[in-house]
Amino acid sequence: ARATVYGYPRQGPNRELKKAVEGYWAGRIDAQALRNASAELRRANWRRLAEAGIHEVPTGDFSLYDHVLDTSVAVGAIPARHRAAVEADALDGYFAMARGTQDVAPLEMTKWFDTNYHYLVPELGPDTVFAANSAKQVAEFREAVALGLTARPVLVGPLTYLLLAKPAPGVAADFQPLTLLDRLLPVYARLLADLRAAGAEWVQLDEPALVQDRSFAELGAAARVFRELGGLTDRPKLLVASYFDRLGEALPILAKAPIEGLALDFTGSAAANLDALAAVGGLPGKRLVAGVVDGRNVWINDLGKSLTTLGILLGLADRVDVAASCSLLHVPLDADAERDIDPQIARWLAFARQKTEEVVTLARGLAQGTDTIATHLAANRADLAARRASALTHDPAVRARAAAVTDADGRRSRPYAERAEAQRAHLGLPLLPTTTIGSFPQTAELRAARADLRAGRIDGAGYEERIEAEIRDVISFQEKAGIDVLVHGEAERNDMVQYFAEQLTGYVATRHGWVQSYGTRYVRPPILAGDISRPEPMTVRWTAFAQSLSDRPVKGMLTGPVTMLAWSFVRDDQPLGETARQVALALRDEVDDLEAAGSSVIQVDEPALRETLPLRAVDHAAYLDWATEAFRLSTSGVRTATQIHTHMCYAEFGDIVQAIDDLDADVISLEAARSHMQVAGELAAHSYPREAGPGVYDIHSPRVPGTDEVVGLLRKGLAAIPAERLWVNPDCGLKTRGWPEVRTSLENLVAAAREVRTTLPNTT
Ligand code: THG
Ligand code: ZN
Repeated sequence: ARATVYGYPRQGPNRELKKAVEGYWAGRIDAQALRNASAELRRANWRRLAEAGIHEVPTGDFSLYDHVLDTSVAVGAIPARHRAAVEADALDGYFAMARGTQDVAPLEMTKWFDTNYHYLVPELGPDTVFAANSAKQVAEFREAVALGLTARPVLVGPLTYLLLAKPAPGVAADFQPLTLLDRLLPVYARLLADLRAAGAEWVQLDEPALVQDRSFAELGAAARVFRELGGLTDRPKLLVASYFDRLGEALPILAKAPIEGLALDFTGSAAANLDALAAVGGLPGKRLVAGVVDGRNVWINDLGKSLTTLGILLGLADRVDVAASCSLLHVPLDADAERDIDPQIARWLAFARQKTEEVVTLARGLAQGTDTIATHLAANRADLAARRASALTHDPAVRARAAAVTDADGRRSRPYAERAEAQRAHLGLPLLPTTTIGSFPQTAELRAARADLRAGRIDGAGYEERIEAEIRDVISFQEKAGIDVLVHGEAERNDMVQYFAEQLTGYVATRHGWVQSYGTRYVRPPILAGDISRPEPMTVRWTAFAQSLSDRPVKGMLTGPVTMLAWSFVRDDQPLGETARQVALALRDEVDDLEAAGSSVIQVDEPALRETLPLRAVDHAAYLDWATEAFRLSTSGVRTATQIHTHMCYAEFGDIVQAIDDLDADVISLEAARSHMQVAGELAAHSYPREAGPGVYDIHSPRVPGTDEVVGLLRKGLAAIPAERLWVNPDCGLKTRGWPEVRTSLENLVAAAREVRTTLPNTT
C-alpha cells in the first residue's frame, strides 16, 4: 500500500499566491515574477509531500485562480467574448475569463459541490469547438519529475466538466452540455496521450459529479466515456476518482469499466461505498485508492477504524493505496501554525499537513503491519479518548437543555396571519416599507480602528467610541433618507460567522486557517469544537445603542444557525442536527435579549440554507428537517408583535420554497436585482404566503439605479406580490460599496417607494 493525495492548498503558508496574483493585477510584479512565485509554491508543496512520505504526488491541481477554469483552457472552451483577450495574451486572457474586464463579463461563479469553494462555470453551446491544450498539465508534471518525484497528473474528468457547465449566453436555456461528449472525448484522448508522452504512468480523472443523482442517460454516458477512454491505446493508466459522497448507481459502471484504478471516498455518508464495493465483487485486477481520511474537515482521523476499513478493502482489490477523501484544498494548511488554540483542542485537529501524515501512517500500517505504527496508534487513541471525554465536548447544561427541547419550543405561539396583523398594528409601517439588509459601507477608518485595537494603539473604550460614532452616522443618514426600518450598519463586524464564533463558548477561531473561497479570496472558517453556549449577549449593546438614537424600529441582526454551521468546520462526533440545535438555542437567547432590549424587528440571516442541501435528493428531507427546526428554534421565543425577518442571497431556491415557508419567518428579503425581480415571480408561482423584499438595487455593480428604474422593478414586484406584503430593499452587501453611491441609491430607493405608494388603491 502506498500513500497519495489528490491536491494540496495552493496559497502557501502566508498566502503568497494571493499576494503574487493580486500584485500582478495591480502591476506591482510582472508575469515572469508571478510564474516564478507559483513554481516556487508548487515545488515547496511537492517537497513537503514527498518528505512526509507521499509516494505519488499530484500535479496539475495548482491553479492561479480555479482548476475548473484551467480545465476550460485545457480543452479550449474559451467563450467568444474572451477569445480576443486570450489570443492577445494567454495569462491576461485567463484572468479576463476569471474576473472580466472593462468590456467583457467574467464567467459565472458557483459552488463546487457542497464545499465552500467556488469555481468558474464553463459556458458551452452547439458551436463550441474544443481543442486540446496540455501545456499547463505537461509543464507541471515535468516540474515534479525534475525534483525526482513520482507524479500523477490530476484532471477534472470529461463527465464532471460537462455536467458542471451551462449554456453560453445566447444559447437556448435547455441546451445540454453533455451532448458535446463526442466532441470532447478526442480532446481528452489528446491530453492523455501528451501526458503519457511526458512520462506519466497514471493520470487521475476526477468525477465527483457521479456522486450526485444522475439520470439513466447520464449513467449511460458515464459507461461510454470510460469504455472509450479505456479503449485508447496511447494513454497512461487511468485512475477515476470520486469524492464528497457515495457513488451509488455509478459504482458498478466504474467497476466494470476498462480502467486501471478507482479512487473512492469512505468517509461520512460515503462510507456506504464499502458495502457497495463488496456487493459488486470488488475491483479484481484494479488499483483502489481508499479515501479514508476526511479531506474536508479538520479533525484527526480514527486510525484504528481506518485500518479496519483498509483491511476489508485489501480483500476487494488488486492493490489498495491510502489517500484523503478529496483534495486537501478544502482545509487549512497547518494546524501547528495555530499558537492560540488551547493545546488540548489542538491535539484533535488535523489540517492539510497533518492529514498528509495520517495518510502516510495508515499506508505504512497497511503495508508493514500495525506494530510499525504502534506509537502513532496509541497516541491517536489517547487523543480521541480525550476528545470524547472532554468537558468542552460535553457540557451537561447544554446537553440537558437541547434534550428538553419540545416541538412547541420551535413554534411561534400564534399563526403567521395573526402575527402579521399584530405587527402591522405595533410597527405602524407604511405600505411598501423600506429597509436595508444589514451592513453599511465598511470604511477604511473602520478597518483602521480594528487594526488599531488589535495592535494596542487604541483600547477597548477608544474602539467603542469609534463604532458608536459610525452608528450615529448610519442612523442619522437613514432617518434623513426616510428609510422605515433601520439597521445599525454592523460597523463592529468583519466576517459575520467569525464575529459570532468569537463570542460563543465551544467555537474555536484560527489565526492562519485560510481556505480558498474563490480566486484570490479566502475565509478562515471557525471550528465548532465543543458544546455551544452563549456566556453573554453578543449584539445587544450595539443594537440597543442604535435603537436609542431613533424612534423608528432598528432591526436586530443575527446570522442563523444553518449558516453558522455551513461556514464553519463542524463537529464530526455528533449529527449535524445536534450541533445546529445547540447553536440555535444560543441564538434564541440572543433573539430574546434583543427583544427585551427593545427590538421589535429582528433579522436572522440564512444565506447558506440552499447551498448546504445534500448532494443526493434522498438526503434532502432529513437535512431540511433539522435546518428549518433550528431556525424556528432560534426565532420562536418572541412575542406575536415582534417581527422576524430572514435573508437569503441565493437565487435558485425554487426547489426549497416549501422549506423557506417552514422557517415561519414573517418577512424574507432576497437577492433579485440582477435577475430583474425573477424571484418575485418564483415566490408567486409557489404561492409563497408571507411578506417578501426582492432586492431592487444591484449591490455588485457600482452603478447607481435611478428612481424610475427602481419604480419599474417595484411594479414588477407588485405584479407578483400584493402591496400589503411587498418590502422595498436593496440586495445584500452594502458594506462592499462606497458611501457616495450607497447614499444616492438609497435616496432613490425611498423616492421610488413613495412614488409607487401614491398609485396604490388604499394608501394608509
Ligand atoms: N464568511 C464565511 N464563509 C463564507 C462567506 C462569509 N463563505 C461563502 C461566502 N461568504 C464567500 N464569499 C467571500 C467573500 C469575500 C471574501 C471571502 C469569501 C474575502 N476574503 C478576504 C480576502 O481573501 O482578501 C479576507 C477576509 C478577512 O479578512 O476575513 O474578501 O462571509 N466564513
Ligand atoms: Zn445576501
